Amino acid sequence: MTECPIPPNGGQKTYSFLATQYGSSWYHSHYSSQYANGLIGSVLINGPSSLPYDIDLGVYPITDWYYGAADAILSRVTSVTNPITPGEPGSTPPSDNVFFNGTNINPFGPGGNYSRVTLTPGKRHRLRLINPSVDNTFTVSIVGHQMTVIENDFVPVQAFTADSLYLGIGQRYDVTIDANQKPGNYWINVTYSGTGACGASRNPHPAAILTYQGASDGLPTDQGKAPPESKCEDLTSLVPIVPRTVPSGQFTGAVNQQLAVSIDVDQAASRVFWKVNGSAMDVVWEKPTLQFVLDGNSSFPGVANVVSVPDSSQVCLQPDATILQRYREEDASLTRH
Ligand SMILES: [Cu+2]
Repeated sequence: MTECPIPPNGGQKTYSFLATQYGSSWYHSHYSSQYANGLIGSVLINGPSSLPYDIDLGVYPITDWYYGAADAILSRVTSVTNPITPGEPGSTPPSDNVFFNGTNINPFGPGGNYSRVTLTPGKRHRLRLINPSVDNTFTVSIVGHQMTVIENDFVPVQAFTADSLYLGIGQRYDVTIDANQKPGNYWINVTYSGTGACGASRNPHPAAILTYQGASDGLPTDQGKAPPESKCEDLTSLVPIVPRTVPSGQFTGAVNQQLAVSIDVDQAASRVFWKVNGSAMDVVWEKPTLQFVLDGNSSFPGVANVVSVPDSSQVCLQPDATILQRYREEDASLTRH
């Protein structure tokens, strides 16, 4: 959001970055609501795991999907006179469908296919759940199977088993699944909070199929039972395998500086503004923030929301060879797949 958009018709940009964390993630277009049109992708960075497993099934994005174009839907969401729900400016539509790894059946007629995740009997599999939705947060559960969480948002955690997991937008849970049940087909269910506060779908039963190698290609028969109400709440009980603390003794600058952040609902404009230092970030595409830096200009427009951090208040961990070596030793103490 601080640099020029990538132009259409063959424009490109290569991002180079040092992979200092590992696990599962995703990337998306940040041009207005464009990512809702599907301009997203998954990221997988290999590293040690807190639990051994046999097979990595890879990334598994589960996302809301809308049949209208994103900009057309957004113009309704931000419309005072023609909102999605009559009389409720700012209201959002339920998703038309939920895609599992990019696919699903059409819940309203013929067409489409269920996503199938294939297990090898007797083996332990790693599946990397990602919620890259625009507006839906939901609970994932698998009929007849527990999930063992081993990583959350790039942080390997002490393994724990769960019957269901609630995923906020952007969130990732890496889980292992043991293929220890009767070979066959099992529903992977997505369900929504009954509060209605964290999204909804017009697909009454968003689901994919967990299938055992060699099983029939029919549909599962057991619908399973609804998981507990999520109340749209994250887990707070996760414990990282390798705690990493910023060495606060290295700061020489003041550590008591305040940064004002707020969420303002502007009823008249039918919009929500996330404000930092009293202003919502509003980058001018023709002259984004990095252009000011390139021009050697150190004063920025207020809406660029630049927060300057003096050198004396910065701690740079990555290039420090001793810290990198410590990470390597800690990582080596984790189990390698
Ligand atoms: Cu983003």
